[in-house]
Amino acid sequence: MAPPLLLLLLVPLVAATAPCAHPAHPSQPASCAAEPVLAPERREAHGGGRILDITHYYREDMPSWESGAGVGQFLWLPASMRNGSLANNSEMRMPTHTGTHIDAPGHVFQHYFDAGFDVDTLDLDVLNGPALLVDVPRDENITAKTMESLHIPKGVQRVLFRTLNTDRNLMWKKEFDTSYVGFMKDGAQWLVDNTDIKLVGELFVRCSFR
Ligand SMILES: *[C@@H]1O[C@H](CO)[C@@H](O)[C@H](O)[C@H]1NC(C)=O
Ligand SMILES: *[C@@H]1O[C@H](CO)[C@@H](O)[C@H](O)[C@H]1NC(C)=O
Ligand SMILES: CC(=O)N[C@H]1CO[C@H](CO)[C@@H](O)[C@@H]1O
Repeated sequence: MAPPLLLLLLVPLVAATAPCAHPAHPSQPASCAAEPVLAPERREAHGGGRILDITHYYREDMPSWESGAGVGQFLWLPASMRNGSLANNSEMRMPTHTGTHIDAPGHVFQHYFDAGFDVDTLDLDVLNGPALLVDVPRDENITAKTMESLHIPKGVQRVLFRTLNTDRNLMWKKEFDTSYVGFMKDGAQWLVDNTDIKLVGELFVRCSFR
């Protein structure tokens, strides 16, 4: 009997602590509709704020690596109930390096690729857990000097960096922009040598998590 009660109690809590509706989703339904409308709820905060969904909404005009045309159509509905099928069944096709994703070890190292290091070989203990959100200076790429200036405490294992890429809305631009900021080699080396960080990511969401 206890779990359902707990769930009911969590609902207002989530609403109170969620800093904003899912910002990466364009079709966020307006809240407090007068009449009950069948509309999906897309939340950013789950588990009472313990889990935050920062995935970027997949759109046809989101950037695709070194392409000026964006991702293009990536979703089809070959079977639809409206046309008499038993169920709606979609098909999806797009590069794996699209939108919110993780790079496999084999992505940039041929010997890892040859040895079969795909995303399936990543450690879920590393991929899940508390993460530190760090705003980096907007006027530089992430170098050893940048990393040193951030003073990320020892023991922190997961860091999400928020960069100039967010300010420039790069995820909302169809044309791939080669001037994006990222880690420079010496910044990555400094991270390996001087911190306990095992996972880095980039946060493209503007709102602040409390
Ligand atoms: C349903 O069938 C019509 C006619 O064949 C077609 O034009 C339409 O694209 C189909 N819709 C879906 C969602 O499959
Ligand atoms: C970061 O590096 C990229 C690629 O070298 C460059 O185009 C961009 O101007 C740099 N950005 C900043 C803020 O220094
Ligand atoms: C949930 C879902 O995908 N529903 C789709 C079922 O198929 C119709 C078309 O026949 C779509 O309009 C719905 O979006």
